[in-house]
Amino acid sequence: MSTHPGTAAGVTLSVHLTPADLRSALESDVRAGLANHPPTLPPKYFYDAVGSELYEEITRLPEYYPFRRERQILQERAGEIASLTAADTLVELGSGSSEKTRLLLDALRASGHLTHYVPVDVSETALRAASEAVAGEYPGLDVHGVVADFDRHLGLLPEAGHRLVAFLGGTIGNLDPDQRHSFLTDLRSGLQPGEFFLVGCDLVKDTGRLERAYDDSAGVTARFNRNVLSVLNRELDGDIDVDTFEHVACWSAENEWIEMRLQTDKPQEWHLRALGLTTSFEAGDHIRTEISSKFRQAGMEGELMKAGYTPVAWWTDPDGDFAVSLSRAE
Ligand code: SAH
Ligand code: AVI
Repeated sequence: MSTHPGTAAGVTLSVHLTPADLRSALESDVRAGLANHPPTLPPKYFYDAVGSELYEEITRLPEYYPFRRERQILQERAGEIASLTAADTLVELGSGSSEKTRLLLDALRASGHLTHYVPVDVSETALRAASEAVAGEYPGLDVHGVVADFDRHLGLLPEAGHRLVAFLGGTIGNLDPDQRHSFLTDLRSGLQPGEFFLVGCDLVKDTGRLERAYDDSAGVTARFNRNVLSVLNRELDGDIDVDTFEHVACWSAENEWIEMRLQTDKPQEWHLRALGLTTSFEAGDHIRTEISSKFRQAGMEGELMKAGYTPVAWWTDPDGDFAVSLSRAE
């Protein structure tokens, strides 16, 4: 791990995941994922500089309601969150551009407690830009950016202060149920009793709206999805013909998640020379690139309780599309 002051006043950056670490994790994850039936790729590899920009574009699409709904809830509830938690330190997992976070930072600052902001993300470019922007907007706030993987590095988060850990955007839905349980228990074991966890959850709703949110008419989500193949080409010396893979988003009623896939309509073979790996596809085969689970209150609060948290509040937008859940570590 290296820690160094960033370029802007008030910013420190800790790097638990260097580009070399990320590359070696990519190698083992790709080997393991492509051996599955059907093959899978973990969603964390979407977010190189191009993918992080494409995600930002997704948040502005008319079909992609989660970002706006969660922002609406935070606009309404940030003051309550600040007074219920009295947190002086906001830790944010998968912080990306930290855009909605400003609502929490404003409310925590107004409550008079806020001293530290700790954004955590696997994407160093997004993290650096967001940390510097926040430090510029909040003079006196200590911004400690952490480049880390929340699947592996939760034990390395800074311990100081009375913390509120936020996990926004519905990113918890990109973990499958077993991964969620490990994530929640790992996070819980690093928290002190009385510290708080705030999580944004997209909710089960009409299938048509869900599928359109993940297959927009402008094709931005399709570009985001295919970008993971460009990452493999660049990082693993691949020869994947990216545009021959069709973007598919479908609802799994059994699992209550949206599944994003990349599907080929013809037989083909690709080579990842850095891994010495050849992968063959028949016409109609697909790779699963992401799940995005949709929740119900009882299910999410049950998972939180099982992992050692006590639910404190559950807020939704007026249409009941999205929820923000606050719980306390016991
Ligand atoms: N919280 C923001 C961004 C959500 S996009 C919002 O609500 O809009 C998901 C973010 O999580 C991206 O910035 C991505 O780089 C980050 N991310 C994905 N997997 C991660 C992992 N395993 N560890 C850390 N960050 C991760
Ligand atoms: C980051 N995560 C919550 C997004 C989601 O909705 O699952 C990623 C995304 N995938 C396609 N569009 C957006």
